[in-house]
Amino acid sequence: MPKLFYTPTSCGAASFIACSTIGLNIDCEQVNIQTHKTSSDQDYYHINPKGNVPCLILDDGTILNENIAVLNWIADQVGLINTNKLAPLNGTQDRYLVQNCLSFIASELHTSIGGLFAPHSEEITTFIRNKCSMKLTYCENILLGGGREFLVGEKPTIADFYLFVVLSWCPGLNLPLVSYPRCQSFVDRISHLPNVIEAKSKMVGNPASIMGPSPSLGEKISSTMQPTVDKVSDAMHSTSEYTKGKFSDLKDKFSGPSTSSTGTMTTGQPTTLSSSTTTIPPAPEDTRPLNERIESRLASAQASAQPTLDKVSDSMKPTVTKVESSIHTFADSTNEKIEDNRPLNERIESKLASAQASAEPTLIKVSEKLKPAVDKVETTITTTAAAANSKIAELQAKFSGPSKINPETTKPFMEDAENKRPIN
Ligand SMILES: N[C@@H](CCC(=O)N[C@@H](CS)C(=O)NCC(=O)O)C(=O)O
Repeated sequence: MPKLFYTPTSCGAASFIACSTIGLNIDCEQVNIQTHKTSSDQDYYHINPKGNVPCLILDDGTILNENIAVLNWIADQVGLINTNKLAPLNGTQDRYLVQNCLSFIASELHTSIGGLFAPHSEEITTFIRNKCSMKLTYCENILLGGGREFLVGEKPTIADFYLFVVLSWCPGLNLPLVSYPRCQSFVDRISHLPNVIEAKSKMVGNPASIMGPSPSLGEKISSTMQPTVDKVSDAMHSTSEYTKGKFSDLKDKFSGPSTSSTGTMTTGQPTTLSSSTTTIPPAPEDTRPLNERIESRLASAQASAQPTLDKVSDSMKPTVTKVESSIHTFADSTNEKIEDNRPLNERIESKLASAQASAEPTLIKVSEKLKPAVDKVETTITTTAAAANSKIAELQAKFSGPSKINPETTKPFMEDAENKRPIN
């Protein structure tokens, strides 16, 4: 089966729209035109030595990798499939007009507007912008002049799909179409055609063939939201693991015998107070009180950090739960709708496709809305981790190294012990 290589926003999308419009079920695969890798991670230059999209590989291995050739090939398959024409018949005057438009779009409009995707000096950018203005003015006044809805005839053709894609790049390249109202309303008109809405929605799912199964809206929402949910839960998990690890390191460090070098105060070994053999009872000099003190300081540091960690985790819970439940609700309701409507006719299918397309901006909005919350949580987590670290460092500094116990403070006890010494 022939295979189309394309991307959903580049000129290659016009070929996908054309195939989808006539129900031409060829294989297809998306390409990253920055890395030149296909979505199945193949080196795209091995498939298309020119590295561009669109590229159509025919059954005998022939490569078509120019928009005009690919679009014409697709249009000419139409007679074999159904009567939804993508171009007037070959040999008619209208067909030559379609070719005329295609050539203008490819060699003049696409190359001018496409030039703005690359960084240039101010001088060159100004030159390209002036060129774009001239080409857009020609589109506005001549190609779309005279109240024309489509470039040639009364129906959209392959030339309309190509023009639509190229004009759609303008706002993102700081070439607002407000100065070209016919171009703007042309983009609006084409983008609302049910076949275009359907094709765009299919491209989101990166299907393996043009007419292959498209993912449900629920699946699309899940795949859009999943990275955010994963990111939040990973950040929470690793912070909690890191803090736990630090506390347990410190506990291990201080719960064994002390390494302080002040002899009897920390080792618990008998101290000889005089030349006599009297042994001081170890209780006051025992390591236990010191360890207990350390343990209790550690426990209180842990306890004081815990509410903050809990707070972070609690404040995230509603967001995560809300996102998860809306993903499920959307998934359930959309799957039901799609299942219910599947046996129904084309009209219902196109309505569903337009519902899917109109939900997409909301999805993007939801994900943008969530971003500050996610960023906030990440900052809180970082601050908490930093605070915990500084507490830990403080404790380490306090309790490592030579004992800070002042021998003066033990003097009364020593004297007391001396007094109680049996008299020989
Ligand atoms: N001469 C080709 C140019 C197609 C073209 O510029 N495609 C762009 C996307 S809109 C592309 O694939 N650029 C990436 C590359 O060439 O590596 C045609 O008219 O079809």
